[in-house]
Amino acid sequence: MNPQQPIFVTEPHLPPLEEFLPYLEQIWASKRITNSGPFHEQLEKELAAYLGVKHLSLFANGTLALLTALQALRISGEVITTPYTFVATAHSLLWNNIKPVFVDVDPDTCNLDPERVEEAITPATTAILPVHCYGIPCNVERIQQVADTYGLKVIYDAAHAFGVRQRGESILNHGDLAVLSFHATKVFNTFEGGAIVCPDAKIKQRIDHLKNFGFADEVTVVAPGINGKMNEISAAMGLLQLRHIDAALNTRTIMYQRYLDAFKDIPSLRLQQVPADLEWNHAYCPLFVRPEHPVSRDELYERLKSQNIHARRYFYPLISSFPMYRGLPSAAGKSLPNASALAEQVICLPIYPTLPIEAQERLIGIVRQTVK
Ligand code: T4K
Repeated sequence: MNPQQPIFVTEPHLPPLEEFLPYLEQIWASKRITNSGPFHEQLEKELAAYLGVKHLSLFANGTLALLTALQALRISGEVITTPYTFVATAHSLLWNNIKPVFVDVDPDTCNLDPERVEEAITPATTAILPVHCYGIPCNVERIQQVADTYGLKVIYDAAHAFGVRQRGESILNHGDLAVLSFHATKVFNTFEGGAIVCPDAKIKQRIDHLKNFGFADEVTVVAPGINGKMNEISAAMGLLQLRHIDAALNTRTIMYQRYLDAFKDIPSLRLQQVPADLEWNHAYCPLFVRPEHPVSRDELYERLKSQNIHARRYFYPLISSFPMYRGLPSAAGKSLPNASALAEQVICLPIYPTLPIEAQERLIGIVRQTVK
């Protein structure tokens, strides 16, 4: 492989173009391009079956799905969430006029620490919005226990958690709702896209109304809905992706194992360990550069960049440090020590099915050089 060619943190998974063309021909022939067309309906069914969930409503992107999930459950007041995630998680709260309350994360999983959640609950708290960061499951049992004790709803931002199973069951079945992203950079992409996973048909119907301006039928508007619909070209892409997803997930597993093997003798570098009961999707490859490592995270980031390898610091800076959040009491001072440490240490290494093995080995070599 040409070392001049840039390597990015990810590359969209694109099946062979000739396999996509028949879908396009069908769309052109039918002239049905959006508003719950046949591919949209088929993808909802096939995805629910593949993921092992009861119901699912497709969206134009994950952010609109998050916004709508909060509307569907009529969430208001304060919502407890994590600062260690992509900014869309917290933005979805502000767009709904909800106050985010940031709570620190568990340093091993990078996910909301349920023990700290309890301390942050006030009379204004209505829900918890945890994130399965990098696709690693939250402590779903404990979060549910806390939610049940205080009568709170739970909406999982499962943008990273496509296909993740724990003890044989989909992680998406936890909480009141779970939200997926099918963005270009995700394990499973529909160019742009997303979905809300929901446990019953009634709530799916409400979500379906909300994503279509609130229309219940041609003349009835039941809610101030939005336009969140997935179009037919994206839905067709999803159907085609499903034919390739198992192979893509297998390749990711092999690549992640290669990273694990390469750095296992360097205690100042940490990768996520995968428990035996977890079928992880290896959506990301976060490498944590501990303070005692001879080279800092930022120096490693720059060294890789100088070799045309564009790793990313997901998730740095913390959301709580952005101007629209930093005035919140929960964002203050040293209240988020674990999240702050992770944000300073993390670098996400490239991982995607078409990453050539030579590129991965070159990258491993550059990282290993930092201990010499
Ligand atoms: N919740 C969580 C926890 C999320 O992580 C996200 C999205 C959301 C909610 C919201 O879901 P969506 O509304 O996006 O469906 C990227 C993605 O844009 C974003 O979807 C994702 N999280 C976030 C973690 O990463 P950037 O700003 O890092 O993207 P960008 O454009 O720098 O892309 C990264 C690399 O990927 C590029 O350097 C090259 C490669 N790439 C990217 C695109 C878009 C391609 O090769 N082709 C492409 O088309 O945010």
